[in-house]
Amino acid sequence: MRTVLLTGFEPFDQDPVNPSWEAARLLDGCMIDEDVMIVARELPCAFATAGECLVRLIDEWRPVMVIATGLAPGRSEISMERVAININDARIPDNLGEQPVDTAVVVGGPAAYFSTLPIKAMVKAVREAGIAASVSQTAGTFVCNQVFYRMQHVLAGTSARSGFIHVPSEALMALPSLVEGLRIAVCAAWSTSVDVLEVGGQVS
Ligand code: PCA
Repeated sequence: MRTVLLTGFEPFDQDPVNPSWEAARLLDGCMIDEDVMIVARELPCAFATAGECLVRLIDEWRPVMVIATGLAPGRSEISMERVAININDARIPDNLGEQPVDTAVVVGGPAAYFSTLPIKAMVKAVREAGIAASVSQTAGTFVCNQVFYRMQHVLAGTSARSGFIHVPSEALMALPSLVEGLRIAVCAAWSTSVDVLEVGGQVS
């Protein structure tokens, strides 16, 4: 059995729940192909531990694909992140009270990594199911971007594709739609080897 590792985050910044984990955990064990199963796990929302936890999970499961998800409060669409940048700049403290400002995720690492997922095909598939989705040009500079960058860094040069999806709050997207949207995004990522050419950009 091959696995797709799907992660969500624990709650942060006084929110009682984090829909990224609420949705991901409902997809744990879901088959997306004959011998490909989703393994869902929760990550801590802390700079010191989130990346380590993800790297351990990758070592443990040797997944064929990794998709990390997190909450982007205020966004109303499921957003496929295009790029992870090598900077931590936390507007708020993380769950361990740490608030790094202008530090590197990986000292000496490249400025950025692109997602290796077919983000346009994923957006298209989710939209075709009537669920709001878009490409996002920034995953921010908090714990989600840090995990996204670490993941791209450890998987660079391997055959495992990986990327990050930000999800809306439950006030802006009901959980069943989010779960279905994520499931479709994972399936599209798995079944698409060459991304489609569709406009996903923004003017500033
Ligand atoms: N969202 C935060 C961190 C954890 C989460 O779910 C972020 O976007 O960085």
